[in-house]
Amino acid sequence: MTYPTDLNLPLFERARALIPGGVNSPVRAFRAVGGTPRFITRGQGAYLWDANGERFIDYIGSWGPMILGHGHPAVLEAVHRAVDLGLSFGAPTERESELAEAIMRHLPSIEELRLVSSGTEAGMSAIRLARGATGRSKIVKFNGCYHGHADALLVKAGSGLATFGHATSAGVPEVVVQDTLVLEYNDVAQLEEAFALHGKAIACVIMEPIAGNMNFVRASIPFMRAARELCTRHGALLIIDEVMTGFRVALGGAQSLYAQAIPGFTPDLTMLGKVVGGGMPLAAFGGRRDVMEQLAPLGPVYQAGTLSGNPVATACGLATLREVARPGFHEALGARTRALIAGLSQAAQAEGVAFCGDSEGGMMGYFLLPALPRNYPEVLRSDGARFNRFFHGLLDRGIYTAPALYEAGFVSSAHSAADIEETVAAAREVFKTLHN
Ligand code: KE4
Repeated sequence: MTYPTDLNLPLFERARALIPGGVNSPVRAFRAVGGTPRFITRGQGAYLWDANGERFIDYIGSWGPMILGHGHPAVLEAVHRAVDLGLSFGAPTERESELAEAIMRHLPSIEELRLVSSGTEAGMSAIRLARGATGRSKIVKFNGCYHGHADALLVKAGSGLATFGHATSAGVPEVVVQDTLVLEYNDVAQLEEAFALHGKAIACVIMEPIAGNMNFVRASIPFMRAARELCTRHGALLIIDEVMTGFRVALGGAQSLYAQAIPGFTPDLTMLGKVVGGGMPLAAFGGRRDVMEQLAPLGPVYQAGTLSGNPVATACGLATLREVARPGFHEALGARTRALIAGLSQAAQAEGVAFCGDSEGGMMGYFLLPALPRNYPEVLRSDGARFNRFFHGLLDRGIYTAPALYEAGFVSSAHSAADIEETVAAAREVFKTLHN
């Protein structure tokens, strides 16, 4: 719906005079899809309201954290209680251990962990730890995967396998990324060749187990198995970035799903974020005790943070994990998310629009393509203009989805069957406008 006096416009104008692009994180600016970002005034359950008072069914969920929907009573009560006791102490609190125990209860690969304030911090710290623990400098990441904006990870593929990456951002000196090798996701042969060429110099392989930064691309079982086996054989560490998938796709994260298919599969380090903080600034990285104990103050790898383990954020994360750990939570959430993808697929088919989607737990993705992409170049085959028309068609009908082709979507436990039906009905109307 468009309003004659769209109150988002003056808010955006004001913000753009104060904050680069008017936003505190680039994807929020709608640059990829065009139009004016909605300035959100409040969230409740599966819904957001913007400055015009318009209600949206929210499939971004703050880019993943809001798995319970907005304003879950148990979470708000825990946060209010914590706030009344103090906002930050810069000293250890019992609740940090409680949260660590709750995380380890569900991710047994984590023997020790450290809490930080963002997924970027988790990734930056995990890379430094891997390099410090192995005494090696080279790292392997994959085209299309995003692990936060630490310099060493803002890298695109080099011209050839043997050449190392080039920075994707200004301000990142080439010397910083010369040790970062960027390979194609799901390409086992490339990974094997990289280790054959550089095996003894590789500190770690870092990957998203389900790449939500390519919208939704799963690591194949052979690819994940090869990553694990090659790291083990060459003494490199396997870092699984579960910032998006942790507690979102399954209670044990994506790693628990791969462990079902690959006997004994376990990462050396795991990154967590988003859901683990329940919407507050909290993330974590953890894994093998012998590796984690290389961290200061025990070992030579420095890592720190004023607000790490913040008492309000840990209260929010703990209350969130308590709810997602309830029996049947992920089964019900997965069924609801699958119903959404199935409904969208049926609607697209009925209107003769190429569409495919996939989901795991409360994480989903879809493409205006005939078949699911297996890597970034295949994702790039998407027609961005048609995607943008689909995005705006949904937004005009009160459906709030990711304003970028390469972003995953999220369903919360607050989304009802009626919300899914309303979303599918809106999508069908938009598909009618997308005829090739
Ligand atoms: P943060 O620093 O944004 O907390 O986390 C970085 C990060 C690390 N790893 C994965 C797999 C991630 O998806 C992210 C952050 N995700 C983006 C959306 N794709 C956050 C949204 C934004 O950048 O505003």
